[in-house]
Amino acid sequence: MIVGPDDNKDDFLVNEDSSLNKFRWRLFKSDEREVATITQKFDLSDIIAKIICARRVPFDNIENYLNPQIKNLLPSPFVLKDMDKAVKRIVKAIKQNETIGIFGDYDVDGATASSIIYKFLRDVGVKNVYIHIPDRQSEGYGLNSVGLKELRDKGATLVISVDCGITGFDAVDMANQMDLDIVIADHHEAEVGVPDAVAVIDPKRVDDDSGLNYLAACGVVFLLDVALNKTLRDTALRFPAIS
Ligand SMILES: [Mn+2]
Repeated sequence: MIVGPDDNKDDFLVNEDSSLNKFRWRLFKSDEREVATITQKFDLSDIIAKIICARRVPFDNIENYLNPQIKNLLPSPFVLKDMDKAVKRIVKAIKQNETIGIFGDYDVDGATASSIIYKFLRDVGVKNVYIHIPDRQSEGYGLNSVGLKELRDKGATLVISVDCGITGFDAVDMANQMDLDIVIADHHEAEVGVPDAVAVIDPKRVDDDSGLNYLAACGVVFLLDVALNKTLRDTALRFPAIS
């Protein structure tokens, strides 16, 4: 926005005297009629209406711009490769009261991602959910057979691997041998192939074209929650007896 003292000194807070760097600010010349319309329609002050004009916010989008809603800004979770498969398997586990394991990571992203999916599962009524965070010293990073076995021993038939798993080829093979299904929700660099899991969500998969490569694991897992929530809600509407 270009603001200046010359034309609107009276009704504007910023002028050359108050500018820290002594810049000369000049007010963007906006269409007075447009400003008046915005002022009235959205009950805004003159200066806010002028800023909206200067930012060239389309008229139809002003309401959204003033009151942004996450649902209007969030991409569809299903643009992520394998999101549909992950949701299908997790919904089945929820409905059949399976015990679910979460295999996380010891850093902030891994711990956050673990808690995001854990809380969601608990909130939709899953009674038995266990989190395994590998020990940085003794286990190191990534899916490992000891942790998976521990979750299996607690009764888990499904493990959601968050913030790790994309390169856990051997661990997933081992899980398959003990009839433990794995859903991976990761964000790390992927190789050309992916582990033989039920679903492998990772925006960095070479065959994922969601464009969401910037997401940390907690973002990927948040989208998984959104997809699960939507699917569970839609199912409940269709089969009210189950809800
Ligand atoms: Mn991590």
